[in-house]
Amino acid sequence: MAGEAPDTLLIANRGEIALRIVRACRRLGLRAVCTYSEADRGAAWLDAADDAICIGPAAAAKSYLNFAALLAAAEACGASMIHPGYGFLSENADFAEAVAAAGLTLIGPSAAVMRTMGDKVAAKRAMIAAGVPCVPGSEDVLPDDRGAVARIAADIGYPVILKAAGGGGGRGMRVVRQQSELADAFLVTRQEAQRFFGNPGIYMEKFLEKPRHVEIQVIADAHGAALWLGDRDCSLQRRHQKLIEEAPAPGIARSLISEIGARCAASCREIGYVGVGTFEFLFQDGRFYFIEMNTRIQVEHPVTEMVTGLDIVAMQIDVARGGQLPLRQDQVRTEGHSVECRINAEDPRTFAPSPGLVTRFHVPGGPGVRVDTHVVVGSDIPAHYDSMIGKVIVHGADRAEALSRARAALAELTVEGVSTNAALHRELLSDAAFDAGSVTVHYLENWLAERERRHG
Ligand code: MV4
Repeated sequence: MAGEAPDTLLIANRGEIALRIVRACRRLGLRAVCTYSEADRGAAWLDAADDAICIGPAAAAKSYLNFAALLAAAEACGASMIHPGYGFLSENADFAEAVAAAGLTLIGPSAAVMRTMGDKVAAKRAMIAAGVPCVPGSEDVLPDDRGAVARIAADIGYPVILKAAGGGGGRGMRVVRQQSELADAFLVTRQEAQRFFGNPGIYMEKFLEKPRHVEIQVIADAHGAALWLGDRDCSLQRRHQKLIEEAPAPGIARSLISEIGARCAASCREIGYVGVGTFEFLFQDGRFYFIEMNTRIQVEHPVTEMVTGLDIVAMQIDVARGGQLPLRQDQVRTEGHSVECRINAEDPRTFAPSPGLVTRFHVPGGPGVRVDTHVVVGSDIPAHYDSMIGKVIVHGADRAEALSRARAALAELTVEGVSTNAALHRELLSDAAFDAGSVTVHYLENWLAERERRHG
């Protein structure tokens, strides 16, 4: 209807993803309202929004994680939707419940689905039921009985890994190589599970020694349609922080990826999943093993956008509002190859965050180059939050062209005032093993240790 006010979406996040969500709102004709903490007052990305509301002090617990402040901001600006981005409250089922109870739409799956996927044992059970291949392991949380746990381990075969049911992303895990280590590892992991996640439940899996991290992007609407949008390789990580991601995963038969992707999409239909999601797999010796599902938009979503040509964030908002997916699986086409380099403000040797004022900032451009960043000259990088200041994303006709464009883009990037990991990216993009494709999740840490040994 002419003259009708557009719907308002509140962004419960900051930095590059807040800006990315504003851009999706523009495409959809939505009014975008940013929230910001006192540390982010006056930040450049807030200018891109239609409005901006302060939600509290710098400490995230009092601002970006503050349910009451966010819901009050939504009320104040007349928002009907809240987008949590990634990190912060993006996978918090209690927040999803509070948003729904306030009569608002969370851009994300239901609180119930979030809760299931947050419980890694429940998530695996759902995937086994849906025919998604999982790492062999205990079907339930481990019993309190030592003998029973030892029998489960012997059954799976050493080495095994203990993981917190409430964990994910790498915290609260312990590898056990022989039975003599099991009892101690069990106790310590259970204590950590309680301490970190408030849930003492732990489960056991066969430990895979040299896996790659390969994930499948999915999106599902509320009308029973679900698509998989291709795969990503995110094996290059340090301490569970991804550094470089790419799509598609190199060197894996496309027929195998299609089979796994189709199972992921089918499992979304089966469990009534609505929203974007990522199925995280370990890939080793030609096989996929599901480990966990992320129910948020991910940092690395742009590599999938680059190869599919889709606006995944706009689609995410649309399906959360009840919209129908605008294409069928046979219309999802991937073309070429995409690589993303995460640029962090950090000390290149110690990896300690390097907060401060950005005094010079030049971003690369040209054909096949995309930069997602909220930073401008004069930006203050606060010490309170994640150190990522942007992402350089490239596309090429094939992997070699994408890597060549990534090298050119990283050569052009200038950041002064804060230290960054740009030099590390330049080294890795020219590393022979990385260039050959298919390095394992341990490659980067071994590479850094080796470099340290050589140069001290
Ligand atoms: C594993 C594994 C080997 N075997 N599970 C670490 C983060 C969490 N998402 C799962 N993780 C792992 N689970 C089994 N059964 C090795 C890892 C792992 C890892 C996985 C993905 C990316 C980087 C990693 C670095 C170290 C260990």
